[in-house]
Order: sequence, then C-alpha cells, then structure tokens
Amino acid sequence: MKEIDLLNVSSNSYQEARQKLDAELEARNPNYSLPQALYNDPLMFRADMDEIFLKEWLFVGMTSEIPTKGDYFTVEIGQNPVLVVRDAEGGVQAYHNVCRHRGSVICTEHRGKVANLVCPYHQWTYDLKGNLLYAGSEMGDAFNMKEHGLKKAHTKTAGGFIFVCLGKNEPESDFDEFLETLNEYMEPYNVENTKLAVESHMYEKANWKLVIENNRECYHCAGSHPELLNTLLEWDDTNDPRAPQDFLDHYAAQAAAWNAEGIPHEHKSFGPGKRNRIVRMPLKKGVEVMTLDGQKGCEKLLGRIQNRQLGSMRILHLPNSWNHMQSDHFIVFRVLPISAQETMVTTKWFVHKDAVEGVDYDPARLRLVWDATNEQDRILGEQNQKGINSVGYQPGPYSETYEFGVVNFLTWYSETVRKNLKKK
Ligand code: 3BY
Ligand code: FES
Ligand code: FE
Repeated sequence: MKEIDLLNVSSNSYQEARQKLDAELEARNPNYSLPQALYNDPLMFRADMDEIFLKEWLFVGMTSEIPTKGDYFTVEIGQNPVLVVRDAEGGVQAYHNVCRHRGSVICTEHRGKVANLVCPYHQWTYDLKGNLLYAGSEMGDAFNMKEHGLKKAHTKTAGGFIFVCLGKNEPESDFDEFLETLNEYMEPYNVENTKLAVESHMYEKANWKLVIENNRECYHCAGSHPELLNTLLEWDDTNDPRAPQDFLDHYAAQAAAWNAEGIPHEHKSFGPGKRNRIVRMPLKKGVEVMTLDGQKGCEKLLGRIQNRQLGSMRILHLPNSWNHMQSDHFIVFRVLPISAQETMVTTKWFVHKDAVEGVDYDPARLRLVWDATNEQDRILGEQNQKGINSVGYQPGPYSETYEFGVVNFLTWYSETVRKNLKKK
C-alpha cells in the first residue's frame, strides 16, 4: 500500500510540474529570461527531455564519421544510449543501443567498426539492419528471433548531417524543407569526401537552455572571446539591426564573389523562432578561417571550393546544434543534456579526407580558437546557472538588438513544449 502511494505521489508531482511548465510558458514575458525552475528543477528537466529531446529531431553527427559498412558511433540522449551505424547497403541507421535479451548496452565504445553488433553480456548478435542473428541454443523452442530485433530510431540525413528522432512518430513539421536547403547549401563541401580531424567533449554544469541561449547572442563576445573575435564578425545576419555600412559593403563584395562561384549564401530559415536556419556570413576582411591568425587551417580545400575566403556558413538546428562551415574545414557542435544542471557539448572539426595530419593540417592549430571559445562559454554558462539558482534571481530583459536570437530560441522552445505537452 505504501509503495503504491509513493508511486502516485511521484507521478502526481510530475503531472503538476508539467502543468506548471505549461502555465509558466503561457504567462512568461517573451522578452525576459525564464523563471528559475525552468533552468534548475529536475521535474522541469524531465519534461524538457520528454517533450523536446525524446520527440524532436536531434543532430547527432556527420555521415563521414561512418564512411563504410559497419562503422558506428554512439551517443547518449539523456538516459538513452543510441547507436548510429552504416549498414551494408550504405544507409545510415540508428538503433537504441540496448540489447533485446536483458537490456545491456551493446556497443560500449564511443566509435568503432564491426561486422555485426555483438552484445558483450551473453553474445546475442545482430546484423547491421538490427535483425537478431544469434541468441545461442538455450532460449527454448517458443523463442522467436524475429521478435527480438533492435529497436530503431527515426533517421534522416541531408548534406552530410545525421538527425535522429526517438519519438514513436516523427514530428510533423517543415523539417524536410530545411533538409532540402541543407542539401543544396552543403553541396560545395562534398561531405562524403571529408573526415573527422579532431573532436572535443566538454562537460558543463549548466542547464542545456543556458548553453543554447549563450550561443544565440554575441552580446558577451567582446567581453569574453578575444581569440574568436580575431576572425568572427559579431553580426548574426546580413540584416542584423546593428550592422554598420562598412560591414554591408564587405558583405556585398564577398557575396558577389560567392555568386560568381555558385556558392550559396542567402539567409533561409524555417519554423517558429527560425528553428532551422542557414546563412553564410563573411569573416573579418582578409580572414580565411577561424584559426588564431585567420589564415588557412588545412592545405586542401573542401569539395569543389576554390576560394579560401568563404566566410562561415552558419547552420542552426534547435534544440541542439550550431555549425561553422568554412573553406578548408568545418566545425559542428552538438549539445546534449545530462541533467537539469549538466550538459555535454561536443565539437568536431572536419577536413578533406585526403588531407594528411601533420602535413596538410595540425589538429592543435585547427581546434585552438573554438577550444578557447568553448571554455570561455562553459565558464559563462556555469556562472549563469549559479546566479539563477539563487533566491535573488528574477527573470531579466533581453536586448532587442543584441539578444533577438535568444528570444527566437525561447519562442521555439516555448511553442514546441506547449504543443507537445498537449499531445498526451
Ligand atoms: O559563432 C557562434 O557560433 C555564435 C554566434 C554568436 C556568438 N557565438 C559565438
Ligand atoms: Fe545482451 Fe544478454 S543482455 S546478450
Ligand atoms: Fe560565446
């Protein structure tokens, strides 16, 4: 009896938290930061996981990380281990990395190559399509192999990007329109001809929304990012309200060169709060890429690119990715929540697949600027979280001219959570 009561209490309090989340989002001032609980309460976090990370499309990695049959990488979406693998037909598949025997994790490494997927516990073996091939001889006559294949996650790829969705159904949205644009804008890069040069995994003691909010504004850049500002222009877009005339002139000259080369650059955005957006922005005058001195990061240019001054094509995918695609390397960023006040930020640098480490590129040089920037942002995020946890915290106003990207993010977050909460 006691146990049943306890269960009811916990499920009731989650229901109450969900109702409170809906009410807080309805009542919020869209130009102010969120109420405290939405940044630090474990039940609110559980609702974020259920309504966003277990229902929406998430960026997980690039197709060139798993170029041939049996190449895989693993990713943790909250408490859900997921496996992304190249199958025998060249397709990209995502499965719950959970054995259908007694639930052990199957692939325990971060990345690797396998012929089949073999569970380390009792060696149940699955093919790359998730079919169970082998379960020993001790499972009894009634055991049906066909009913014990791996559970699939929805997968979509475009322009070399891999997205997964753990929901029962794919979310209905204009996602495919964004994917078409992603294909078109990524064409010059020929992602299949790239390789991972280096990656970093940064653990941050802050709510995932603070990580994204921080990335959506450059109000903090001048005070915190000296390395990044050697090369990055802080305007977020060609129609950024703060953009001065000399930036617009610089942009016009770059855009003319890009047009002549057939390099897509115009801003396109999709969904509420510009949930998915792509725009190519010039870097500072004379700069090639985001290295410390702004000069080349790799001898070999990517794909069909010939112009070293391609600026950076910024790709945003809410809830969990921003990216910088440049002429000789590109950088992808993935944000995955761990708990209400913990987040993992993964950064990966890609170069041409024929580029030779130590000859054509130096991973230490490639990563330097964004290692420094990530670390600076981690500290800002953690300090932000600490202050928000205080009884002294009260939601504060966003600047319309500097922080419109944050307002856009929270618009998407709020609309999506409220829409998904209603579905149950
Ligand atoms: O460059 C970025 O990815 C973002 C945009 C502005 C601030 N932040 C550094
Ligand atoms: Fe995987 Fe037993 S749990 S084989
Ligand atoms: Fe920053």
